[in-house]
Amino acid sequence: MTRIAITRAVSRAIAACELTHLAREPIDLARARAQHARYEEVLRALGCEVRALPEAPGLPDSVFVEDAAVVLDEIAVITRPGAVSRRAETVTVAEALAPLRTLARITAPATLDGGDVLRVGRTLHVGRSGRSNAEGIAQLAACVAPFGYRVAPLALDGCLHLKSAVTAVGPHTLLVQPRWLPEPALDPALERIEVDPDEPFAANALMVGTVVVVAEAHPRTRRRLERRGFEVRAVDVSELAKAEGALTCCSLLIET
Ligand code: CIR
Repeated sequence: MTRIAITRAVSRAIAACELTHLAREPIDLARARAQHARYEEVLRALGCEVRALPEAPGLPDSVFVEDAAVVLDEIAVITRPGAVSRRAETVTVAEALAPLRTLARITAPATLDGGDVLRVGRTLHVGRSGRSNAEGIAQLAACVAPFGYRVAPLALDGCLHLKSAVTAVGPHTLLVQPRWLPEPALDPALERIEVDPDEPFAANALMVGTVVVVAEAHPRTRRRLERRGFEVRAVDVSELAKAEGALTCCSLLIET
């Protein structure tokens, strides 16, 4: 099995990124790029073949490739991002995915961001957020139904994407920020690890095989994961966090 990670260089325009829940702060481009390069190095060290798309100078949020597609074993669904400024990002992500998967597409008036889609087994949990609408969720469900995936929508409040509130850190384990997850949400049979209350943005962790990649800014949540037996790597993504991005947002992982 080869694990390919599609990434994209940080845009020189990142200072003009979309922001929903954060106040705008200056972003140090050189530092953001160095952190992103380190993120890619960690992916390589974990066995990924990193395919980095060239910088898109006119697309401020284009480093966050996760939002442009939902990649499953059988198909890749190219999204129609909820933010108008992000729609053009999908063109080059689709080109990169075309040799690897059959493509399907979300079309207007539907909107869907990949950050709202959390796969757990054959279930896709999808956040109805400011970015993903009911039509987007319905189109996704139609694309994946032939492959036996169930789509389970849930309304979100207080955070940008579903994966700001919850990510999978193992086949049966979720890392959750309970403040942003409606109760009851997701499968109660799944084991849950809550983020440390002092680290509200820590629920977005990236699972690469059996290793969990977390942000350096969240050492307490890291310790919670380690105490539960997870192998964890930490990466500094503080500049990307100012653009409201985290760990899963910066890659699309594809097994071939
Ligand atoms: C946005 O608001 O779209 C970007 N500034 C951040 C996107 C982060 N993506 C993600 O969490 N999947």
